[in-house]
Amino acid sequence: MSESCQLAAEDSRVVIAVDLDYFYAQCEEVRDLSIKNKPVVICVFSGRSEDSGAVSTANYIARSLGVKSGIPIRLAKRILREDSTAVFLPMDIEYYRIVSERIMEIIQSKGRKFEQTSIDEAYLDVTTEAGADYERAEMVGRSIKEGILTSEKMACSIGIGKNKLVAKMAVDSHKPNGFTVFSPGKVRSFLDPLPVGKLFGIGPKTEEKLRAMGIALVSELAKANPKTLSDHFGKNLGPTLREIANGEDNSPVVEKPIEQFSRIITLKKDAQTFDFKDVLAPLSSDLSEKLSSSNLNCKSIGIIAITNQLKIKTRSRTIPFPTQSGDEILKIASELFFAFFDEEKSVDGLKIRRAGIRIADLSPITTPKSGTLEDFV
Ligand code: DGT
Ligand code: CA
Ligand code: CA
Repeated sequence: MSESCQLAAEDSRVVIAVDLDYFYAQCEEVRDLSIKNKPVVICVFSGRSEDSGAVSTANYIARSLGVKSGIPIRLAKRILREDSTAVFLPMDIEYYRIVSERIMEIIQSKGRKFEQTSIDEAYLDVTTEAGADYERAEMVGRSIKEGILTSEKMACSIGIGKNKLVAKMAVDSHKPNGFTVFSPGKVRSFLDPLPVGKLFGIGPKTEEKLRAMGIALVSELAKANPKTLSDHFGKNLGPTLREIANGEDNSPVVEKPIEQFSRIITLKKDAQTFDFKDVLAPLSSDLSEKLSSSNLNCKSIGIIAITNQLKIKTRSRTIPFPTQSGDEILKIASELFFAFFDEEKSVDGLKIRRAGIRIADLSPITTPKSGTLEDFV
């Protein structure tokens, strides 16, 4: 294929990048609306002493005061010492995973080619749905944003571009609650004036090396002599740097099958046990419908119990034959909860606040060959 054909093919793709805003902290805000207007800091306590550990993330109120990912919890407490409303919460990754799964289902439902790249990030290649029409791609982007807001009360940022790299740069350029479209004609004017260090994939060391070569801006890197770049950075990285500066990226949106689905419910009040059928039947039938609409079976059924101390306990079982049946999911989840309460009954004061079911080990349903028994006799 000639180079011009390749470029034309590259420009004809449309990719949407979704990144959830201050994700862990926003999950906590959604769980407890009363903290929404306060600084919220999510902490990974190391356990060595009361406040040792690092900040995982913080909401934008806390960020505006100087708190950011990775700093020591003690430093964050010092920064916010004057603010008596500041909230410090332990990271509750299981809960964020469940919220993430539901949001990923929404994004995936908006297009055929979906790739999740982290707990709060995904790409959707909408070339088939939108062609190279950016207005149609924008409509898909808006419907993702609205879907996540309506169902999960959560804000996200969206970026749209001709490939994953450009979509990622678009989404990163406006946060939180951003919606940024870099149509092919806009890429250059956005990239050119940036310092090279702003490019996705260029770290401080590479930036320093480029600066030493007299390349400070993206516009300069985009036109840099390919041989000089290869001499300094090698045959792989050299050309890649130039491609990044030109907003070129051929990596496809790789469809990965979703690995698990979970449904979770908060009990009316914290309880030592609960009526399994009442609580678990709606979750089981919801999961069964999800399997059916995705044309999948599951082979692993598990339970999630979140205690009043916010500890997360799980159990799971692999079944001999893959299933889609809500009744079977309900039966096994009930057995697992029964065994769970039996095992944990000696734990003093144990109460359950939220109960859930997770199904995993998913496989596509292969339709049996058409034909009736008569065909074989
Ligand atoms: P954003 O996207 O800038 O609005 O804010 P986040 O918090 O969503 O940041 P992002 O997308 O880089 O990371 C997603 C989640 O990953 C974030 O909510 C918490 C976690 N995370 C990010 N950086 C760190 C870190 O340095 N340490 C730990 N433990 N977790 C992190
Ligand atoms: Ca994020
Ligand atoms: Ca992210």
